[in-house]
Amino acid sequence: MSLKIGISCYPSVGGSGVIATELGKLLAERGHEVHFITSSVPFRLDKIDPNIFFHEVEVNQYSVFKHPPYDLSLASKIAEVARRQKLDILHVHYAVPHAICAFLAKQMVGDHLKIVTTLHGTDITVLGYDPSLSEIIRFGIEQSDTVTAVSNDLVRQTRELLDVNKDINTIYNFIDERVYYNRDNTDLKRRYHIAEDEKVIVHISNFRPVKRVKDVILSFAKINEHLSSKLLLIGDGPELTVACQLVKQLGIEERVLFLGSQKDVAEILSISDLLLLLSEKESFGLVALEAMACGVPVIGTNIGGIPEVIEDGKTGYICEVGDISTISDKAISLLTDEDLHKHMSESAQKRVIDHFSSKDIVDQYEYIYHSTLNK
Ligand code: GMT
Repeated sequence: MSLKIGISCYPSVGGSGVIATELGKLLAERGHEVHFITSSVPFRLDKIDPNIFFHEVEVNQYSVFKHPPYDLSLASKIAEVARRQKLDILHVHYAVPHAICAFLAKQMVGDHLKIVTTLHGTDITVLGYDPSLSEIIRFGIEQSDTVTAVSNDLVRQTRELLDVNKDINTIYNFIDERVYYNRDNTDLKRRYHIAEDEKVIVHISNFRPVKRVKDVILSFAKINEHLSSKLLLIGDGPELTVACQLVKQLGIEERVLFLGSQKDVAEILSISDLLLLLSEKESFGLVALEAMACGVPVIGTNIGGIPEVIEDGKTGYICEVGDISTISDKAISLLTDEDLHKHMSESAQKRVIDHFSSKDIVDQYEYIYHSTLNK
């Protein structure tokens, strides 16, 4: 049975927006009617599909308010769209404010509108520690008809931190296999002036302090002492200036390419030999999955959901946060052993197909929608 599904998420660059948008696109391909209710067009919403609709939440600045009332505008837009389009389900990404806005909309529209909330991490692992917000996060979770989280670790943390008494289903993130696959990209490597025998290490993030980009640079500097390599830094954010300064201080400017935000990440991953994801908080690490799908092994940290994505010693390595010396040693041994690298690259691609395929994950969300409607 095809459904009418409303989706609210943060539309800007970020894993949660990517997952919400890719999910919406795949649901539309399966015949569901998908209504994105967001403050701007989600950046991955790049295709025309008769089953996809976009409803813009207008956030106006009034002189009487110090801050524009985004939450209220969203709640009222959700209610309006839900009524007009007769939505069955509202799938919101992030407990605050989206689950709360969905709750308000449901109060306005009626109980038949069901709410599925997906927790992505920062809402719990950062905001959950804020006493001024923890109660409302708990409320948003408890008032949702169904709650999912992107890793088992996030389920555990949500329970521990917020003391919620509700079933939370783990539904892992996924990638679109038609976009993330390994292609021969020797020409691109040449165009970046990277020699054929140079190893390419890549890091992609929003350069927030939790991503520990300094650790990436310090690890790379050690790797580069042993083998000729280049570091590609993709993304933008608050730590970018610090990263530039550290690169200069270490005298490795020639070796590090700051590429800024990029759209075609799969193209760049296809010229990469290793991805470093050395965060201190990461509920899943979608970028690790994207890299693995392109045949790039990943070294990640032993936190959050990362060990659920990377299989230590098989599809990459898991190291302790800040352990630069082990991280660089593992990277050097992997990058200097061609057979091991080939084996890990193949295992990484296989792991994505076996555990994180878009088909399986979208099946799981569809199942959740139907069971929520039958509650
Ligand atoms: O990592 C971020 O800073 C962005 C954040 C987001 O809102 O997109 O990412 C969170 O959701 C992603 C998609 O589920 C996860 O892959 C990231 O691990 C998670 N980030 C954190 O937990 C820090």
